[in-house]
Amino acid sequence: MSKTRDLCWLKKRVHQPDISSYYIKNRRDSVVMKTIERELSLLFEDAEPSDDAKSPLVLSLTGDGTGDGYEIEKTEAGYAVTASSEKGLLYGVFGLHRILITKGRLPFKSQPDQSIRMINHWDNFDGSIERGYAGESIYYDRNHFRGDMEIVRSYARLLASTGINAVSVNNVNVHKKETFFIKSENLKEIRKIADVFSEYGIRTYLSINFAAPIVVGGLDTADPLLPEVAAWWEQVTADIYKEIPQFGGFIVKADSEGEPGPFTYDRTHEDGANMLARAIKPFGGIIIWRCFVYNCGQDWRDRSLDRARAAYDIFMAHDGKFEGNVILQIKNGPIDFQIREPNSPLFGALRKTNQILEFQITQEYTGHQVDICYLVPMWKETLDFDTCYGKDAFIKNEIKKNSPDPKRSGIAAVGSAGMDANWTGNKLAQANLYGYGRLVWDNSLSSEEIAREWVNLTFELTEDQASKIVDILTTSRGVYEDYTCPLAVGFMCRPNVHYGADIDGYEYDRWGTYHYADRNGVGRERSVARGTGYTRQYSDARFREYEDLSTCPDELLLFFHHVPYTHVLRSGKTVIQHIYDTHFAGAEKVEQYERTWESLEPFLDEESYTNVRDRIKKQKENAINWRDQINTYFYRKSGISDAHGRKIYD
Ligand code: GCW
Repeated sequence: MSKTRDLCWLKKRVHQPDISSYYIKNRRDSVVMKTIERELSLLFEDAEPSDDAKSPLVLSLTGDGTGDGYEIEKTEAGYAVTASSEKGLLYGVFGLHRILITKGRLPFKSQPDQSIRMINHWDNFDGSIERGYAGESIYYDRNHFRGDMEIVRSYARLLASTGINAVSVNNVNVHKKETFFIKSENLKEIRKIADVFSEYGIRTYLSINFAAPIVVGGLDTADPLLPEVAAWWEQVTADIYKEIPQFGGFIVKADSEGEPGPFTYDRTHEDGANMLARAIKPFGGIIIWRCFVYNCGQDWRDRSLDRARAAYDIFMAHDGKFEGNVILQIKNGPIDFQIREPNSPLFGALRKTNQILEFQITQEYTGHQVDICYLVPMWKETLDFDTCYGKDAFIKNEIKKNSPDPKRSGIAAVGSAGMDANWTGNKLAQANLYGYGRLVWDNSLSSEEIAREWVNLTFELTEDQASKIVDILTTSRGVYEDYTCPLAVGFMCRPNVHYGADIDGYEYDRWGTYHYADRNGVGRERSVARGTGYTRQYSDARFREYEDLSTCPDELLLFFHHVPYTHVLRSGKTVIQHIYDTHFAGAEKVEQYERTWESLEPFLDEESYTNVRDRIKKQKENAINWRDQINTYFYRKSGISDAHGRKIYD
């Protein structure tokens, strides 16, 4: 039996006596229409269906049934919600609920900024979640399908209420057990999940193993250019669509971190992706092919290799050569979801390929949903990043503009939800799940607006009290960066676990993530003049900016350059003093969070209060530990004392 689950941002019902009935104009019988009616009864107290076109709430279906946008107006009798499709109307119902609870403005008109708005689950059939911090999988339990459709439904409504329209339901690292998901005997179970998501207008995708023809197909090869391999995939996709007509397609992690791929057969990623694309094309499916491909067996002694270069080096040559139903999925940064990285140079450079930008909601490198880290500000920076500097070539627009079929472009993120009753472990981490959906739908929302919405939907607080939580959220990314990642030196965390400090944990290992700290200085030199030449993968304007020490932004300096500890930043501080200052400040700020949170105790429900208070205590220990390890480490390397004489252990 499942515990009572948190209804999160859908918890409050609208109590408005004047919305006593609703009328649906041009009502059609459909699955989504049933969902709309169900949601009206869940979200609006007392709203009864009516045949009276003059009801206080009128929902109208107009137009051709495509498009996700909606409009809400105040009318004499109450409210009118209009959309051209049922999905649009469903989004409109959630929109009206949000606006009435948060006292937002009307009239309100909204169209999503991105077509594909997706969540990728890294759930395994054994119930574990790779990089999951909120309990076990909601789909699987000890190599069975959990089969609790009420949980899936509750999750689907949370997602749909923020505008999400696609999910992939198994890990991109597809182990043997999940490789079998595409076999007929398992499709009924996948179908149950897909059907529940369909009620909420969400399409279901599966991650596949490129070697599936061998693992489950009885072939002795998965060579994408062999006709028998292509024929096998054609049969597999035909079987899937027979069982699940609304199936979205496949997501593929190939030739990456031990996953099989076309390189095994001396074939390219173009060969691999296009073969699958042709197999799934007759059914309208798509292939989402990840660009997270790099050599994870590097020799730390060899400074000529640069993992940051990999995605661009591998994929640029194939721009324009992928089938129309292939989408390349590109992580926001060139390495791996660090709290601070530059944006991937593929954005703005790939001009003739459908593309999806990939974020990570689960807090793998950003505090494991113990430490508070509201990620919307970071995501916004990426969306608003101008790839040509001053030419209005923002990533949020480039991903659409450079996709030959803009409907096949968008944003995906690794999910953060699990069986924990509050879905995300740390209650405040709900703001990331909510915020992701909201931001991806409306790229112009500010981080603060989204945080305030979430707080107002979630708690009963005065504006002053709410502002305290909003302030914690909106400053938390900077704080996490302050105590873990000076000037974009990532990966100083405990290997594999990715929580807690271990400054040399990855330094002499095979993963290609080095800080190169020595007695003189720190940082990875990636310039053309003195380093790996990674800077040249950017547009001319960005290349010049990053290449030159005097124009490279401080916050990215050590990602692009190796500099002495005494190097003076644009801020006027030396690198070493910056390291000390940010680490003292970061830990101090967490102590402030603790005091602020404790001051809110009388105004919060006990469960939320204790949940976050316990985690802030752990975060404080974590931050102090990071502070002391980093400060001591760099003090020992550099021999330079803190200008303010604060305590640094030697
Ligand atoms: O950052 C790495 C994670 C892996 C993950 C991989 C990926 C699913 O540590 O756990 O594998 O990224 O994105 O494929």
